[in-house]
Amino acid sequence: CNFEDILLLSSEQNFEQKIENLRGAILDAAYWPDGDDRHGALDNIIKQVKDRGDDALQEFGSRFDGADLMPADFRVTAEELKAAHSSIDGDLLKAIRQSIDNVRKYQSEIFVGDKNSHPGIKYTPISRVGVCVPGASAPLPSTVIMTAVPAQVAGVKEIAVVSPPRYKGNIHPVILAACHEIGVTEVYKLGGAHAVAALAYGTDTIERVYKIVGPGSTWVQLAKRMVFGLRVDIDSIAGPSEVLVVANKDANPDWVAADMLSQAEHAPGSAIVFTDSQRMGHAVLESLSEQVEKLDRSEDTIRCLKEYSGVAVFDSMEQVIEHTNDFAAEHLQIQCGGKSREVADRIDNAGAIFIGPYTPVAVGDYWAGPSHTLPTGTSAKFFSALSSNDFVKSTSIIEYDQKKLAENADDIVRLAMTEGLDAHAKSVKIRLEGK
Ligand code: HSO
Ligand code: ZN
Repeated sequence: CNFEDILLLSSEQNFEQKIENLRGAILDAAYWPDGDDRHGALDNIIKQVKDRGDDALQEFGSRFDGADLMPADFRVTAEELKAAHSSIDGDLLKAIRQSIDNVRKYQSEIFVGDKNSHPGIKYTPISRVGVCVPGASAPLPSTVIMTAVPAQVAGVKEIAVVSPPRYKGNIHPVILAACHEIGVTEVYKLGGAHAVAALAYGTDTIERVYKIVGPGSTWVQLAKRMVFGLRVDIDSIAGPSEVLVVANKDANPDWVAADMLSQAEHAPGSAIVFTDSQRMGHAVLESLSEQVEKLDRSEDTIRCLKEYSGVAVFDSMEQVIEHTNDFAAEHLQIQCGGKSREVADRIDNAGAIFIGPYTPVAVGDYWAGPSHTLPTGTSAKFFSALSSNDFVKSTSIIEYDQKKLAENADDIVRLAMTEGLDAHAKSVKIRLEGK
């Protein structure tokens, strides 16, 4: 398999446009164009769940997940959770435990919601949160860890996990085992847009939540966007996974290629390299060809490399940095030898930055502590990595005494009268009359 086609050189015509197209390609594939019938279908799913509750869930579960479940069976039982936990390999369980510990430690250290930094603000955890865990293309137990543990660290009391029963009519046992290990007891065999609607509106079997987080298909993400607002908060709208590797001449091309492959295998996934070295660009492409054939998911990975990926050679590192900030990648890897940290310091827009040759994205996906739920599709310009701080809300606290109110009354009254709101003004004056 030859990947020369995905090489973009700054000397080429329309280089800038091609870079722009690279970013657009995967988004166009992931999100439906205006007027697409699926928008109507999504509206309908949400409306049906809102109006008909469990009946609609039952119907959609059977239609989309092939699961013929009665509402009483949506919830995974305590016995099922325990059995799944006992069934998994001991070494795997150890790895899951260590990953949970790492995430808990990092998320606690970065948590600001328990620091009484100012008497004028009080932080409280969101009381009830819903977590979407994908189960269709690949069961992702790591997603349970990367979403539920930050919520627990923040003090969220109730966490409801939804995941489609796509593994022999049930949720994959490793996902259930991870839930059990973390102490999540509320797990539902429901996925897709209908599960999001159930979390937002509640049914007889599922109590509504106040925030919905987690990755999933376009259906799940757009459903989150639709229910977001007065009833419920969401995290970012997670599109297909992407990596941008910034590499200079000091990078190891085989490692850069391996990093591209590990993202492309998410299928859909996008893997991009920005470099100032043409020789590095060619070496990475050559290595891709060699490595891709040996992968379990080589076919899908090749497709993602050809359709959504690219290796772009710029004239200078300055240009690389400028475009990297504009790209606002979900995962940004910096493999620039001794200059890696310096380059990282100049990046403002990225979901997560992986610095140096020994920090592949997999370290973040499974292990280091930051959540792997990250903003995609350039939304790192305004969205953040999911963290424990996303599961608290703040309340402003204001307290004046008589003296302070008297000192400030005239100005407050003046502002109120300017707005023509004399009841506001009187609510101040009534307290000071005769004083
Ligand atoms: N790279 C994905 C997360 C993931 N990778 C889960 C493996 N398992 C999105 O950040
Ligand atoms: Zn990954």
